[in-house]
Amino acid sequence: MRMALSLAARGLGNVWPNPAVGCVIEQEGRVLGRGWTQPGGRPHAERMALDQAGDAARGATAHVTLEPCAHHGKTPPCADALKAAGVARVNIAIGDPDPRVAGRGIAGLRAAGIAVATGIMAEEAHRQQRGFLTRVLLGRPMVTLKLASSLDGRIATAGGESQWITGPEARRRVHALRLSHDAVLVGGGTARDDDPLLTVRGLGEVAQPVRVVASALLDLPPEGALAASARQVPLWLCHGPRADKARIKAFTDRGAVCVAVPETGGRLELAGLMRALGARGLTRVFCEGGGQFAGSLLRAGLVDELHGFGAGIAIGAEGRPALGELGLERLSDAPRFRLRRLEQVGGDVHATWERPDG
Ligand code: AOF
Ligand code: ZN
Repeated sequence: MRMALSLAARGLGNVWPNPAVGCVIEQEGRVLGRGWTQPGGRPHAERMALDQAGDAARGATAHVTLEPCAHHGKTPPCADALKAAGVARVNIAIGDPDPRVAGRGIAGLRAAGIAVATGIMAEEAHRQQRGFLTRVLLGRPMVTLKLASSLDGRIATAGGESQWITGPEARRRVHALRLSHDAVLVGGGTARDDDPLLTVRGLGEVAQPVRVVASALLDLPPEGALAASARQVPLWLCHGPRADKARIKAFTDRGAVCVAVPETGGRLELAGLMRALGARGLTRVFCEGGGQFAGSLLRAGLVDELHGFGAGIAIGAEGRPALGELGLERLSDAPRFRLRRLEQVGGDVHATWERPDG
């Protein structure tokens, strides 16, 4: 199962709306087939592993990170494929909550006389598939927030200088994190001030994540670099009901997709924004600021995982803070995360935090 989980990780960020699943066909410790969900979500992991194993799958054990599917989608059900291949045993990490599957995969295998065990490395699988699970169960993608800051939590000097706070190793790590997500999301302020490309760079030829900008008024220049690349890398602009129609058209003409999202109190309703992204199939969204937008996400309780990059530099109170106001009255109301991993990356610190109730 450990091997199946590490195969599954290859699919993270490039299989949405599907889950990234891994499958290993094994007999007496010999690996006969390895599979993982392929780019775009198909073929499924089991199909790939079974094709590799061929006739040797008869009597073998399949280790799968998610309950095999039971529905006739664009491909026949994996549970049927496992039966047809004659596997004797299927070890499953976690069940598939997709209503088309939801226990039917396991029941079908058992009805065919196959020995099924569940809950193997379930915690790891749950964490890995959090994006898919969140989309199916809550109707929104999993939200990861990145904060890269100085020792004193600043992301730029008062003048806005921010390029070299963390080092090249940390920046490379951020690009790898972008790549393991379906989309990269920033607030309108960042898109306007920095006109960032939001693409993955320095990691070879890769399938780029969707770029998403949240801007209530869509007050960004359609002539910028971001929009200029919309035909090469998908660009979704989430705007509110007051956004200028001509501006929407100018962006759409350049190849961007404009997504209408409800507003509350003159700002985009972030839960509604996330539901819109979930409805479009996104399972894992990586948010990269700015501070106002990151603060709003935290306030709305929408951050599932947080990556903090800390540099050994002090900027002072006049610098720009990593987070906007949270409007807290008591410390007990503060969003709190649980530390999952702590690493040194070049000269910086990379801390991975997760919400404690996840
Ligand atoms: C598996 N193995 O590798 C994956 C599964 O649109 P379809 O037909 O590809 O079906 C998508 C659904 O299949 C998805 O919602 C989830 O329930 C399951 N994904 N299942 O057995 C896989 N990716
Ligand atoms: Zn399947």
